[in-house]
Amino acid sequence: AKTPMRVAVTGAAGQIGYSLLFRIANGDMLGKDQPVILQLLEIDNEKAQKALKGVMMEIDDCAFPLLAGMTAHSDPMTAFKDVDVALLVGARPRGPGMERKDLLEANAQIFTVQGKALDAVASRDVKVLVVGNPANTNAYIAMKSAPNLPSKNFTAMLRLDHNRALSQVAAKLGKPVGAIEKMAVWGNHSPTMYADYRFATIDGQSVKEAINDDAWNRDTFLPTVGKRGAAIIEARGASSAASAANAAIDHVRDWVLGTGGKWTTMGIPSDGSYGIPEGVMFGFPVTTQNGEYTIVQGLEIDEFSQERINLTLKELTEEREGVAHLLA
Ligand code: NAX
Repeated sequence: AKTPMRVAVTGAAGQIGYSLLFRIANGDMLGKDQPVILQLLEIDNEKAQKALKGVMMEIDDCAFPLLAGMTAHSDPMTAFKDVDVALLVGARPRGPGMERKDLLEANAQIFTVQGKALDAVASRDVKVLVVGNPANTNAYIAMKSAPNLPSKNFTAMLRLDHNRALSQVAAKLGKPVGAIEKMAVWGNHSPTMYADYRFATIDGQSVKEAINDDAWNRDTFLPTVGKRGAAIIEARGASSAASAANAAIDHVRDWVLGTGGKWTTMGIPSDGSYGIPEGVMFGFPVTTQNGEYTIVQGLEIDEFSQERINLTLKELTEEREGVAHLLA
């Protein structure tokens, strides 16, 4: 039997945690033959820790054959000990009257502490996925706070945007999502992200040619994908949780197990590709193999795409400048 992999999940008693943990323990993320140990982190608060205990009771009651252990933590230094995968889901939500700047700073503090803890105690090969918003900037902060770990181990979740883009295109063309390949999403996980179907194919044919409607792309598709999170809050009375958990599972599974040559989207530290300054945590089209991702190279960036990429990059640059003083 395989050695169990240690998976840390933060914000484990939250909404996304409630959809995520059961699927990890069920083998959806790391494979149906891969035992897992869950190391769950919640804030050091009686209510949160008690809620976490409740979730763990339910996980126990699933009697997952692959679950080789499970622990509850309030300290990242113990939660992240020897972890192979860290899903950083917990974050500070925007409270009433809280400015964007306050939100960035509150989260910068959380992700500095967690980055340092990963640096100190996680496996040297740990794969980190940041889900908690602002995801790209939080991932950037964690990466910068972990100088002894390779930067490439830190990623941000753009996969929900990617999956939303797939589902919108499939619906538009009346075909299953599984028929689509080569979707890409560039930039920040925010309404400024640029979902780009110019290279996508559906049953091997060009999606752009099949849709053949630039106005639909600009006025319907991009706003729909960009504002999907808000639309779900409006409809459901709560933010996306199961779809976010599903995207996290997809992201890590593809990173660990490979895409077999197919494209996906990950928020990763730029290597300078496509003119994105090195280190910026940016959504790129990637392929993955043997636990490593590679940016899809050589894609033509037309004028419209460049404008969109510049916009989302500008937002990320501003977020980064907003927290720069905390990283000094
Ligand atoms: P919830 O508020 O339901 O749960 C968050 C949990 O994190 C809470 O239980 C809280 O106690 C815990 N927490 C807060 N700070 C923590 C810390 N420092 N250490 C450990 N635990 C901590 O939020 P939920 O709906 O689960 O969303 C979690 C995060 O995901 C939010 O920041 C949200 O904005 C973000 N999202 C990101 C998405 C993405 O695509 N990147 C999409 C979905 C989601 O909106």
